[in-house]
Amino acid sequence: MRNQEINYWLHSILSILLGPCEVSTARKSESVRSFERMGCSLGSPKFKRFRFSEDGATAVEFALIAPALIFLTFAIVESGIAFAADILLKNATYDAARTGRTGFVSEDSTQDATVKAKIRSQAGVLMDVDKLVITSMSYKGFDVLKKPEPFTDKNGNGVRDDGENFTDVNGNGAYDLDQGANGYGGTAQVVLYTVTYPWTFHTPVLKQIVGNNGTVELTATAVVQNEPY
Ligand SMILES: [Ca+2]
Ligand SMILES: [Ca+2]
Repeated sequence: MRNQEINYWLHSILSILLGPCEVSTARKSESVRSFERMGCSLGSPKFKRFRFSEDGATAVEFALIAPALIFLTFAIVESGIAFAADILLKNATYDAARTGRTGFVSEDSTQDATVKAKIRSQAGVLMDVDKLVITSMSYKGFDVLKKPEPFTDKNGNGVRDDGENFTDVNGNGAYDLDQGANGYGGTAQVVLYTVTYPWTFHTPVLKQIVGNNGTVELTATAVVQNEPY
């Protein structure tokens, strides 16, 4: 390509970038004249308005941050639902404990079924009731709540060793570090209700923060003393 043609090409490119130009009448090849006409066209005031317009800047910026905004919105909404589920589970457990302390039993049912049905009916609004784990342990008083069964510490090491006598408070034939007995206890006994639920987050960012594949254990407890029923 001759130097003259190279100059025309450069001139046309600069016309596109910097503004309008004129189509030279000088002798040159048809390809150069064609490109020069295009350059002048693109350098027209109409195209300049397009080149320097900022009308689409907001849309481009939004497209860049939209994914982060969407994830953040999902994370906030999902956290709110989990928080609501936690409160719901605590309220359900407390209501069930209040029912349990009266000894109330639904018609053609048992106390165990009555208490669990109470929890499931409330928690089921946000949770899969099949995943609820409901336990209750009874104690003779508040002072022995979750305390180990008493034993005779013959060697004085502070722990119960094999062969050392103990009082089988819960009557299961074994020594336990928690002397509570499964069930709902009897009159005036203290009962600890515990309900857990594996809550799973689905928003990717939250799953990473929470760990354990996005699953956390929601736990609700309630302690009541049975009425004389
Ligand atoms: Ca000992
Ligand atoms: Ca025992």
